[in-house]
Amino acid sequence: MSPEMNGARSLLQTLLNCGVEVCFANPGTSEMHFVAALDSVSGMRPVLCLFEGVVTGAADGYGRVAGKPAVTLLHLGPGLANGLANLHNARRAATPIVNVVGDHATYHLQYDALLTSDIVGFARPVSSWICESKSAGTVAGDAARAVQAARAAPGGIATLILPADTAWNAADHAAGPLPDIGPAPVGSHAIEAAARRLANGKKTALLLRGTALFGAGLEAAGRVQAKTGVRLLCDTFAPHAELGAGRVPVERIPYFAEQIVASLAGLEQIILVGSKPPVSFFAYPGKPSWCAPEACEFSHLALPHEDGAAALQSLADALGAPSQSPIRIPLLLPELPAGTLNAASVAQIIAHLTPENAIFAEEAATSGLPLLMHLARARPHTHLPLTGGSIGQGLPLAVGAAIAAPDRKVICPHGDGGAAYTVQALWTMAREKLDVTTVIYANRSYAILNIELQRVGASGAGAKAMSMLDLHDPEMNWAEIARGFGIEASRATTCEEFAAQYASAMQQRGPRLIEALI
Ligand SMILES: Cc1ncc(C[n+]2csc(CCOP(=O)(O)OP(=O)(O)O)c2C)c(N)n1
Repeated sequence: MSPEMNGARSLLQTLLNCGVEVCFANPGTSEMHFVAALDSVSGMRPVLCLFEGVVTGAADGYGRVAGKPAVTLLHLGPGLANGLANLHNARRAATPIVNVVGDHATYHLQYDALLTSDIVGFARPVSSWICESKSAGTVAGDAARAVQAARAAPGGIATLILPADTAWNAADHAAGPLPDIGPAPVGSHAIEAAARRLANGKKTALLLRGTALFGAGLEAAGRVQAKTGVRLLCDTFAPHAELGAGRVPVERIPYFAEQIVASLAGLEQIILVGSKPPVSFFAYPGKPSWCAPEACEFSHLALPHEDGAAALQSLADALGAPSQSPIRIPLLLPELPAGTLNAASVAQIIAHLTPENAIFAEEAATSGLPLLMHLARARPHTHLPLTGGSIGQGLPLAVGAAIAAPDRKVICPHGDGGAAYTVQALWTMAREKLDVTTVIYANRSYAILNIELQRVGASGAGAKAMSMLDLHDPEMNWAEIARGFGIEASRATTCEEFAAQYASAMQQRGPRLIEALI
């Protein structure tokens, strides 16, 4: 027993013992003992973020790339509430995250001081596990359980509420890691059933998610495809996909309902691997929400908490599939375009110039489709999209991805509207010298909402309505904004300018921002 051990130090040491090494933080008075413990317990990398939406989005990016949780440090209920939107996105991505939310000392709560709030109430919708530590002596055990809960397959958000006195009071130990919960092995009956379905002559697709979309899982899916001709599909916003040349090709389900319906037409059965049936993002009057053919049968090879990658390998073996997937995406780089800059030419340049093994933290919104099209046959890369529809995720996601993978180039193609939600992430990129190249699509518009206005059939929209979707007055100067946060930045108005700026960003390390006027 160390005489200096207190709750905060036992918490920090326990997190480290459980493999949690990075803390994205925006602290306040109630978290000061945690902050102080960063110096007395060595090993934790603290990363200051200037808004809690950056804290939580960065933890998402880190978790998706590292495959293990970071810890967030948030200031009571309001701090957590500021971070909720990106925790919503992270929950949709099934990213492992441990939140530590400071609270008033237990005996202070009775006075209803100003920052007192219903922290559990804020945490509940996004958390798979919540615990309020009751005393400094239980903090270590609570922290070990939090990490276990966050890591439990397929990954979840564990929220640990830490009253200030449980941080400052004496504690006697740190705890060790608890066993992993899952992923659960898939039973042989499910593998045999999937093998039978693949042999029944019906038009079939495997809808892949989670570990089925990278590494050994994707490889096994390719083997199954080679043997049976099954279509391989993934969700429009699959949280983590390995794309580009040399990879097994997977068809991404499109965004709009009628496109989904067209892409799934004729399918008689869909076998889910860690995924759910595809539905429309929004409801539109007169358009379907359920997008699969009426008669299409759904079955599971693996549920989200099960080991989809191993199940695919067993399925491939059971089918006598070739030992390696013979179908691979060929390398096909687009030509470098000249002249006018638009979403398509930006995409061509990015696809042409991005080095192998880059990570795309992507929130390109309406500019995303051409980007994905051109990247499809570009050099192999990792794709991390916006998973829960709550915009303002891309920049924080890039922060977390860059910290998880410091040797890889991170590209953050972002709509200007979405980027304005969590712009403070630029400061953390500068402070931590992260190797992130941000491309802002400066279309001065909420362009997607112009499309949606038509699609939902909202009639009578005039000048006031259209002004709600327009970002021209005043124009955000992204190059100046980025410089103000300490980032080297430039502005491109032609393909030639953009290509030169992007090429130079690819050749150097460190944060860069390019404002692409499209
Ligand atoms: C938290 C949140 N608030 C509002 C919205 C509604 N919304 C969806 S897209 C969008 C605008 C996106 O603009 P931008 O990032 O510039 O991309 P563009 O549509 O212009 O391509 C908004 C406000 C949302 N999805 N999430």
